[in-house]
Amino acid sequence: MKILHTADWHIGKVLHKYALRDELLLFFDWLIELIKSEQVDLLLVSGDIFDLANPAVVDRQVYYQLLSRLIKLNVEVIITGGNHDAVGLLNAPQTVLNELKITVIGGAEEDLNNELIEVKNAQGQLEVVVAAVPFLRDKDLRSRDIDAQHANRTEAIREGVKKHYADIADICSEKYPEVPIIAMGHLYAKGVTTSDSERDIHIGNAASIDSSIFSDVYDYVALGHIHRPQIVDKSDYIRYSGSPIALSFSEKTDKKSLVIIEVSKGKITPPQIIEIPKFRSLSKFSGDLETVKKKIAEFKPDYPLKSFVEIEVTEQTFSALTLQEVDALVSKYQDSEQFIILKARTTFAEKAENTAALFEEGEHIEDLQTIDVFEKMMVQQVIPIEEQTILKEAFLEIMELVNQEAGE
Ligand SMILES: [Mn+2]
Repeated sequence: MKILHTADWHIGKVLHKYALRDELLLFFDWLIELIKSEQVDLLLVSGDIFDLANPAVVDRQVYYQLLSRLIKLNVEVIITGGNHDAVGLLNAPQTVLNELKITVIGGAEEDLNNELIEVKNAQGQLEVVVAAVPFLRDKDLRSRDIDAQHANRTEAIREGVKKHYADIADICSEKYPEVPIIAMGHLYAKGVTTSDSERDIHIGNAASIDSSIFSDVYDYVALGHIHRPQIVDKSDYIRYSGSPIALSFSEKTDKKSLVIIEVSKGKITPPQIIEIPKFRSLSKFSGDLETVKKKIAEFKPDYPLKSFVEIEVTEQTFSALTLQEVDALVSKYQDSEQFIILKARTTFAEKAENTAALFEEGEHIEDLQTIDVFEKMMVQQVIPIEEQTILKEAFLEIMELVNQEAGE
């Protein structure tokens, strides 16, 4: 039985007002062909199906159109919710999808047995059991027991996640002692390499999860949330598949991939990494105006989709003329066949004195993370450093509640 592990599709993702939809559609075409050619039996998607809790109609269509293509291939599908997904939205079509060999676990289940999916082969024999653990929200993790034992919230979250996986492992070793077990997860593991496009989970990522929580009962752990493909804690069998497309400029040189594993004679074979073709390039050019102009003029990308470019111009002294020239540069390539300048930022090394401005030259609020804006406000209001730490923690906690509410 062949199993394919992917995650973090982020359908509906927009980068500086440009939808990353076309590359995702090309990825889905490629995925369908791969499932056919590799004869994949089971597809696992470990969370962050959508980028937003309330995706646009067109993005919901993209999702359902893909599901209908998967149904025609007769591949079994298991989808779990991520921190970006709304539990209710994913779960709504559950009963219909179940009839079509698609299991969706949008949020943590009260009865852990409901997170266990038995996957049978064509002969009807049980080949593998999947512990389809979605992103665990604060409210799923906080039991009175755990809260009473841990004064520290970070510890309480860690313990909650650990308990969830340990309890499922216990059920598995009792119910399925001879069957390979795959665990899914959408979490922030300790020691991973992040990019700019993951949103914080659990108090600003302070509650990172140690991979030792994954009991030996789990033969493979299919993770989502981190967008760079990577193994966790040097284990070949605990992996982030990564996102199939670059979701931020920080991923511009990343090679995107997914993972294929096989269940053979009751064992999981070593994971095979399949590189995903790049459909669009993201590029960043920086330097003084002349350098950037030159780099842009020489830039000849060759991908199926128009490349996205970010430019960062740095000049010594402020000049309105520089700003005008940067604007002109952006408009010049507006209709280029090969690329479009998505974002241009201009900074001047010598700043005017006594600027109490909240933002730097060329810096825009929409490019900043919420926490960055909060930090800027604290600096501007001259809040003492020791108070800043406490305020920041409180703010992150509020943000997390807001994000989770949005994901309900
Ligand atoms: Mn994600």
